Amino acid sequence: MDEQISAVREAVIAGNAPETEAAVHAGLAAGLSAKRLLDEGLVEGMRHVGQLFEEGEYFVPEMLVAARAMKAGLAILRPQLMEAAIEPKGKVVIGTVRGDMHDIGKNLVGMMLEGAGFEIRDLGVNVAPERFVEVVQNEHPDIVALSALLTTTMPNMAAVIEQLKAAGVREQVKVLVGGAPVTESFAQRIGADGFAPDASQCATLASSLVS
Ligand code: B12
Repeated sequence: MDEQISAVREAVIAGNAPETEAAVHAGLAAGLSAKRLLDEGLVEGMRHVGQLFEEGEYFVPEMLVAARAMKAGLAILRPQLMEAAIEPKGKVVIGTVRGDMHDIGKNLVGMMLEGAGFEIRDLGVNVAPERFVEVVQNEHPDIVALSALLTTTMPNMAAVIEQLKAAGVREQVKVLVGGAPVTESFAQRIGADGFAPDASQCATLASSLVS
Protein backbone atom coordinates (compact mmCIF):
# COMPACT_ATOMS: atom_id res chain seq x y z
CA MET A 1 0.00 0.00 0.00
CA ASP A 2 2.56 2.54 1.16
CA GLU A 3 4.69 1.57 -1.82
CA GLN A 4 2.09 3.09 -4.14
CA ILE A 5 2.03 6.30 -2.12
CA SER A 6 5.78 6.66 -2.20
CA ALA A 7 5.72 5.98 -5.95
CA VAL A 8 3.43 9.02 -6.33
CA ARG A 9 5.67 11.12 -4.09
CA GLU A 10 8.85 10.11 -5.92
CA ALA A 11 7.30 10.75 -9.35
CA VAL A 12 6.38 14.33 -8.30
CA ILE A 13 9.86 14.92 -6.90
CA ALA A 14 11.33 13.63 -10.17
CA GLY A 15 8.97 15.92 -12.08
CA ASN A 16 7.76 13.01 -14.17
CA ALA A 17 4.13 13.64 -15.20
CA PRO A 18 3.43 10.33 -17.00
CA GLU A 19 4.87 8.39 -14.05
CA THR A 20 2.84 10.46 -11.59
CA GLU A 21 -0.32 9.68 -13.54
CA ALA A 22 0.55 5.98 -13.67
CA ALA A 23 1.31 5.88 -9.94
CA VAL A 24 -1.96 7.63 -9.05
CA HIS A 25 -3.93 5.22 -11.25
CA ALA A 26 -2.11 2.28 -9.64
CA GLY A 27 -2.86 3.62 -6.17
CA LEU A 28 -6.57 4.01 -6.92
CA ALA A 29 -6.67 0.53 -8.47
CA ALA A 30 -5.09 -0.83 -5.27
CA GLY A 31 -7.92 0.71 -3.27
CA LEU A 32 -6.09 3.67 -1.76
CA SER A 33 -8.25 6.70 -1.03
CA ALA A 34 -7.94 9.82 -3.18
CA LYS A 35 -7.34 11.79 0.02
CA ARG A 36 -4.28 9.71 0.99
CA LEU A 37 -2.87 9.81 -2.54
CA LEU A 38 -3.29 13.58 -2.44
CA ASP A 39 -2.01 14.34 1.07
CA GLU A 40 0.71 11.75 1.48
CA GLY A 41 1.65 11.46 -2.20
CA LEU A 42 1.22 14.63 -4.27
CA VAL A 43 1.29 17.29 -1.54
CA GLU A 44 4.08 15.59 0.37
CA GLY A 45 6.14 15.28 -2.84
CA MET A 46 5.65 18.97 -3.54
CA ARG A 47 6.64 19.89 0.03
CA HIS A 48 9.88 17.98 -0.49
CA VAL A 49 10.50 19.84 -3.76
CA GLY A 50 10.19 23.13 -1.85
CA GLN A 51 12.76 21.86 0.63
CA LEU A 52 15.20 20.89 -2.13
CA PHE A 53 14.78 24.36 -3.62
CA GLU A 54 15.55 25.94 -0.26
CA GLU A 55 18.65 23.77 0.09
CA GLY A 56 19.87 24.84 -3.35
CA GLU A 57 19.49 21.33 -4.80
CA TYR A 58 16.60 22.31 -7.08
CA PHE A 59 16.10 25.42 -9.19
CA VAL A 60 13.03 26.98 -10.84
CA PRO A 61 12.93 24.54 -13.82
CA GLU A 62 12.79 21.57 -11.42
CA MET A 63 9.98 23.24 -9.46
CA LEU A 64 8.13 23.84 -12.68
CA VAL A 65 8.26 20.23 -13.89
CA ALA A 66 7.30 19.03 -10.40
CA ALA A 67 4.31 21.38 -10.53
CA ARG A 68 3.30 19.95 -13.89
CA ALA A 69 3.55 16.41 -12.52
CA MET A 70 1.43 17.36 -9.52
CA LYS A 71 -1.22 18.92 -11.76
CA ALA A 72 -1.36 15.74 -13.88
CA GLY A 73 -1.94 13.67 -10.74
CA LEU A 74 -4.54 16.09 -9.40
CA ALA A 75 -6.52 15.91 -12.64
CA ILE A 76 -6.99 12.17 -12.10
CA LEU A 77 -8.07 12.59 -8.47
CA ARG A 78 -10.43 15.46 -9.22
CA PRO A 79 -13.64 13.40 -9.70
CA GLN A 80 -12.94 11.39 -6.55
CA LEU A 81 -12.29 14.49 -4.47
CA MET A 82 -15.60 16.06 -5.39
CA GLU A 83 -18.82 14.96 -3.76
CA ALA A 84 -21.97 15.42 -5.76
CA ALA A 85 -23.58 18.62 -4.59
CA ILE A 86 -27.16 19.32 -5.57
CA GLU A 87 -27.69 23.02 -5.04
CA PRO A 88 -24.89 25.57 -4.85
CA LYS A 89 -24.25 26.67 -1.27
CA GLY A 90 -22.99 30.00 -2.44
CA LYS A 91 -20.58 31.60 -4.85
CA VAL A 92 -16.84 31.94 -4.32
CA VAL A 93 -14.52 34.17 -6.31
CA ILE A 94 -10.99 32.82 -6.06
CA GLY A 95 -7.62 34.02 -7.32
CA THR A 96 -3.91 34.31 -6.63
CA VAL A 97 -3.03 37.90 -5.80
CA ARG A 98 -1.05 40.34 -7.93
CA GLY A 99 2.58 39.47 -8.59
CA ASP A 100 2.11 35.82 -7.69
CA MET A 101 2.03 32.98 -10.25
CA HIS A 102 1.56 30.01 -7.91
CA ASP A 103 -1.73 28.28 -8.63
CA ILE A 104 -1.60 24.67 -7.45
CA GLY A 105 -2.85 25.42 -3.94
CA LYS A 106 -5.48 27.81 -5.27
CA ASN A 107 -6.71 25.18 -7.74
CA LEU A 108 -6.92 22.61 -4.98
CA VAL A 109 -8.88 25.00 -2.77
CA GLY A 110 -11.23 25.73 -5.70
CA MET A 111 -11.71 22.02 -6.29
CA MET A 112 -12.51 21.30 -2.63
CA LEU A 113 -14.93 24.23 -2.44
CA GLU A 114 -16.64 22.98 -5.57
CA GLY A 115 -16.82 19.54 -4.00
CA ALA A 116 -18.38 21.12 -0.91
CA GLY A 117 -21.14 22.60 -3.07
CA PHE A 118 -19.94 26.09 -3.97
CA GLU A 119 -20.09 27.69 -7.40
CA ILE A 120 -16.54 28.77 -8.26
CA ARG A 121 -15.40 31.78 -10.26
CA ASP A 122 -11.65 31.37 -10.76
CA LEU A 123 -9.87 34.57 -11.80
CA GLY A 124 -6.51 32.82 -12.21
CA VAL A 125 -3.13 34.12 -11.06
CA ASN A 126 -1.57 37.58 -10.78
CA VAL A 127 -4.98 39.14 -10.16
CA ALA A 128 -5.06 42.89 -9.52
CA PRO A 129 -7.05 44.18 -6.52
CA GLU A 130 -9.24 46.21 -8.91
CA ARG A 131 -10.23 43.01 -10.70
CA PHE A 132 -11.46 41.40 -7.46
CA VAL A 133 -13.47 44.56 -6.70
CA GLU A 134 -14.99 44.60 -10.20
CA VAL A 135 -16.12 40.98 -9.93
CA VAL A 136 -17.56 41.52 -6.44
CA GLN A 137 -19.54 44.52 -7.72
CA ASN A 138 -20.83 42.73 -10.81
CA GLU A 139 -21.33 39.17 -9.63
CA HIS A 140 -22.13 39.49 -5.91
CA PRO A 141 -20.27 36.42 -4.61
CA ASP A 142 -20.62 35.32 -0.97
CA ILE A 143 -16.90 34.77 -0.51
CA VAL A 144 -13.64 36.08 -1.97
CA ALA A 145 -10.78 33.59 -1.52
CA LEU A 146 -7.25 34.94 -1.91
CA SER A 147 -4.12 32.84 -2.33
CA ALA A 148 -0.48 33.98 -1.96
CA LEU A 149 2.67 31.86 -1.84
CA LEU A 150 5.28 34.60 -1.61
CA THR A 151 6.05 36.78 1.38
CA THR A 152 6.44 39.63 -1.12
CA THR A 153 2.87 39.24 -2.45
CA MET A 154 1.11 38.79 0.91
CA PRO A 155 0.65 42.58 1.25
CA ASN A 156 -1.44 42.46 -1.93
CA MET A 157 -4.07 40.54 0.06
CA ALA A 158 -4.37 43.59 2.32
CA ALA A 159 -4.61 45.74 -0.81
CA VAL A 160 -7.65 43.76 -1.99
CA ILE A 161 -9.38 44.31 1.35
CA GLU A 162 -8.53 48.03 1.28
CA GLN A 163 -9.93 48.40 -2.21
CA LEU A 164 -13.10 46.50 -1.33
CA LYS A 165 -13.55 49.00 1.50
CA ALA A 166 -12.84 51.97 -0.74
CA ALA A 167 -15.46 50.71 -3.21
CA GLY A 168 -17.98 50.33 -0.38
CA VAL A 169 -18.48 46.58 -0.91
CA ARG A 170 -16.35 45.12 1.90
CA GLU A 171 -19.40 44.25 4.02
CA GLN A 172 -21.05 42.35 1.15
CA VAL A 173 -18.48 39.53 1.11
CA LYS A 174 -16.44 37.34 3.41
CA VAL A 175 -12.73 37.38 2.62
CA LEU A 176 -10.70 34.20 3.17
CA VAL A 177 -6.94 34.12 2.84
CA GLY A 178 -4.42 31.28 2.58
CA GLY A 179 -1.19 29.98 1.08
CA ALA A 180 2.00 28.55 2.58
CA PRO A 181 3.35 31.77 4.22
CA VAL A 182 -0.06 33.03 5.39
CA THR A 183 -0.99 32.68 9.07
CA GLU A 184 -4.03 33.19 11.26
CA SER A 185 -2.47 36.25 12.86
CA PHE A 186 -1.66 37.78 9.47
CA ALA A 187 -5.28 37.21 8.44
CA GLN A 188 -6.50 39.00 11.55
CA ARG A 189 -4.05 41.83 11.12
CA ILE A 190 -5.26 42.64 7.60
CA GLY A 191 -8.92 42.30 8.59
CA ALA A 192 -9.77 39.12 6.68
CA ASP A 193 -12.76 37.06 7.81
CA GLY A 194 -10.87 33.79 7.92
CA PHE A 195 -7.77 31.72 7.27
CA ALA A 196 -7.32 27.99 6.71
CA PRO A 197 -4.07 26.06 6.43
CA ASP A 198 -5.32 23.67 3.76
CA ALA A 199 -8.01 23.09 1.16
CA SER A 200 -10.27 20.79 3.14
CA GLN A 201 -10.29 23.08 6.18
CA CYS A 202 -11.02 25.96 3.83
CA ALA A 203 -14.13 24.13 2.58
CA THR A 204 -15.32 23.55 6.16
CA LEU A 205 -14.73 27.18 7.06
CA ALA A 206 -16.47 28.48 3.92
CA SER A 207 -19.50 26.28 4.60
CA SER A 208 -19.75 27.57 8.17
CA LEU A 209 -19.52 31.18 6.99
CA VAL A 210 -22.49 30.91 4.63
CA SER A 211 -24.74 28.74 6.80
C1 B12 B 1 5.79 24.81 -7.40
C2 B12 B 1 6.44 26.07 -6.95
C3 B12 B 1 6.69 27.05 -7.92
C4 B12 B 1 6.22 26.94 -9.37
C5 B12 B 1 4.70 27.29 -9.40
C6 B12 B 1 3.92 26.53 -10.45
C7 B12 B 1 2.44 26.73 -10.30
N1 B12 B 1 1.76 26.61 -11.42
O1 B12 B 1 1.89 26.97 -9.24
C8 B12 B 1 7.12 27.99 -10.09
C9 B12 B 1 8.34 27.28 -10.63
C10 B12 B 1 6.46 28.76 -11.22
C11 B12 B 1 7.54 28.87 -8.91
C12 B12 B 1 8.07 30.14 -9.09
C13 B12 B 1 8.59 30.90 -8.06
N2 B12 B 1 8.73 30.52 -6.77
CO1 B12 B 1 7.86 28.95 -6.02
N3 B12 B 1 7.43 27.34 -5.16
C14 B12 B 1 6.81 26.26 -5.58
C15 B12 B 1 6.73 25.25 -4.41
C16 B12 B 1 7.85 24.22 -4.60
C17 B12 B 1 5.43 24.48 -4.25
C18 B12 B 1 4.16 25.31 -4.14
C19 B12 B 1 2.96 24.39 -4.23
O2 B12 B 1 2.36 24.25 -5.28
N4 B12 B 1 2.63 23.65 -3.13
C20 B12 B 1 1.60 22.65 -3.09
C21 B12 B 1 0.25 23.30 -2.75
C22 B12 B 1 -0.85 22.22 -2.68
O3 B12 B 1 0.35 23.91 -1.47
P1 B12 B 1 0.00 25.46 -1.19
O4 B12 B 1 0.18 26.24 -2.41
O5 B12 B 1 0.66 25.87 0.06
O6 B12 B 1 -1.58 25.43 -0.94
C23 B12 B 1 -2.21 24.83 0.18
C24 B12 B 1 -2.37 25.77 1.39
O7 B12 B 1 -1.38 26.78 1.46
C25 B12 B 1 -3.76 26.29 1.28
N5 B12 B 1 -4.07 27.45 0.44
C26 B12 B 1 -3.52 27.89 -0.69
N6 B12 B 1 -4.18 28.95 -1.19
C27 B12 B 1 -5.20 29.20 -0.35
C28 B12 B 1 -6.22 30.14 -0.37
C29 B12 B 1 -7.15 30.20 0.65
C30 B12 B 1 -8.24 31.20 0.62
C31 B12 B 1 -7.07 29.25 1.73
C32 B12 B 1 -8.03 29.32 2.85
C33 B12 B 1 -6.07 28.27 1.74
C34 B12 B 1 -5.14 28.25 0.71
O8 B12 B 1 -4.46 25.18 0.74
C35 B12 B 1 -3.63 24.55 -0.27
C36 B12 B 1 -4.00 23.10 -0.38
O9 B12 B 1 -4.02 22.40 0.85
C37 B12 B 1 6.94 26.19 -3.18
C38 B12 B 1 7.50 25.53 -1.92
C39 B12 B 1 6.49 25.42 -0.78
N7 B12 B 1 6.88 24.72 0.22
O10 B12 B 1 5.41 25.98 -0.81
C40 B12 B 1 7.86 27.27 -3.78
C41 B12 B 1 7.92 28.65 -3.16
C42 B12 B 1 6.54 29.15 -2.77
N8 B12 B 1 8.43 29.47 -4.27
C43 B12 B 1 9.30 30.37 -3.90
C44 B12 B 1 9.96 31.28 -4.77
C45 B12 B 1 11.05 32.11 -4.15
C46 B12 B 1 9.61 31.37 -6.14
C47 B12 B 1 10.20 32.33 -7.17
C48 B12 B 1 10.40 33.78 -6.67
C49 B12 B 1 11.52 31.70 -7.67
C50 B12 B 1 12.31 32.53 -8.65
N9 B12 B 1 13.48 32.90 -8.19
O11 B12 B 1 11.88 32.84 -9.71
C51 B12 B 1 9.15 32.26 -8.30
C52 B12 B 1 8.06 33.33 -8.16
C53 B12 B 1 7.13 33.41 -9.36
C54 B12 B 1 5.93 34.27 -9.06
N10 B12 B 1 5.98 35.55 -9.38
O12 B12 B 1 4.96 33.81 -8.49
C55 B12 B 1 9.52 30.34 -2.38
C56 B12 B 1 8.82 31.52 -1.66
C57 B12 B 1 9.67 32.11 -0.58
C58 B12 B 1 8.98 33.20 0.16
N11 B12 B 1 9.08 33.14 1.46
O13 B12 B 1 8.36 34.07 -0.40
C59 B12 B 1 9.00 28.91 -2.01
C60 B12 B 1 8.42 28.80 -0.56
C61 B12 B 1 10.21 27.95 -2.17
C62 B12 B 1 11.25 28.11 -1.09
N12 B12 B 1 11.27 27.22 -0.12
O14 B12 B 1 12.04 29.04 -1.12
N13 B12 B 1 7.38 28.23 -7.72
